[in-house]
Amino acid sequence: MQLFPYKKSLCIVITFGKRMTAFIPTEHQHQRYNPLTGEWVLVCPHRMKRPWSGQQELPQKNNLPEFDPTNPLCPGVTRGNGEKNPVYTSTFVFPNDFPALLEEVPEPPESDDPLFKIAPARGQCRVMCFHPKSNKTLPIMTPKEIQNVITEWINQFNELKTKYVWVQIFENKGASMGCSNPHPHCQIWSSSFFPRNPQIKDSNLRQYYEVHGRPMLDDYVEKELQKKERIVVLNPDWLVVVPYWATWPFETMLISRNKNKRIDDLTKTQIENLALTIKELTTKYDNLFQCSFPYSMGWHGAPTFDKYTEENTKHWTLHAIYYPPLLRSATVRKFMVGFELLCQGQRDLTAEQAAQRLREMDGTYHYDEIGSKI
Ligand code: H2U
Repeated sequence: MQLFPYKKSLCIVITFGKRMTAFIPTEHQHQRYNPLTGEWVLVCPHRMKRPWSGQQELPQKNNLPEFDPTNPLCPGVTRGNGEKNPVYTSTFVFPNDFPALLEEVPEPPESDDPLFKIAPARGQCRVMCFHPKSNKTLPIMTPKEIQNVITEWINQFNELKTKYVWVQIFENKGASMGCSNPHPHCQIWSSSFFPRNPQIKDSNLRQYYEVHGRPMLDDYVEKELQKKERIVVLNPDWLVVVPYWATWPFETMLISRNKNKRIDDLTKTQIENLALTIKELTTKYDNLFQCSFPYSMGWHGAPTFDKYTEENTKHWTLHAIYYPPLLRSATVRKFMVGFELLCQGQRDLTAEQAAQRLREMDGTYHYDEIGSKI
């Protein structure tokens, strides 16, 4: 029980004979609210002090050959379905030979039982190779090559948006994030249904807009620019921050500063600056633990149902989210198990500490290109 009112100058609160220091975010556990998901995350920075004798990952090294005649994603190689890839020289998109979603499938029978709900799901899955060479990754590709990737993302989005309510472009990088093939690539899944996470985000963004009259993430960008505590990369068109509410240790959000609603809105200059932003962020990521930094990333923008009405887009701001699993080093990852799985997300260092470490990393020279080794 507090006997005396909190005195800021002393930074000390006296409670029944106990002296309790004032709140220090890098020392004391607390919870932070994610307004996009409506979930709280537990922040426990003091947990970084604990010893680790658990699982060690194999550091992701980039010692692949440029071309592997047995890799079905390489130019000129025959894929799992017997089709031969063209000898592509830039990006290359093909329908996933093992798609999770198909366009033509029998619909399930309707059910009015609230405990056994079922719904139809249709869609298309595509694979997009970023580069003809297997030993390339985004941080070591040229800005022009990354621009080609972005332009192809836009082409794909433009085609699929006319048919599906949600087009999810995502990259799983590294075996520890479920990537099944080391050739640089991403996937594009488009669905007849609005998936859960973007649906929740859409609803929270809409509610914020109704109360404040502005898109939530436009306001968030303004506030992060003022606070300057979580910025990782900044240029006239894009801001990368470790979000205040980040759950994964080095999670980042790459947000449009131009009120873009979807990836198909981007101008030529915004694409050029996006390529530079992706290169800088992923170079910093690789330099952090001197490894090919694993992550799962993806783009979120306004959904594409009911065509492109103001009603469906006004509350949105285009952004990408990067979820990297590594915590302490190239070999020690964060596990979202136990409390995280059963109760709520928990992180071990503050968003500001993670942002500072990434900000201090070189974003221009890649460790592998200047000769340093793991
Ligand atoms: P991931 O690395 O994120 O798993 O993506 C690779 C995709 O490539 C995967 O979904 C597809 C897999 O189904 N693939 C083909 O479509 N054809 C092949 O011959 C090999 C892999």
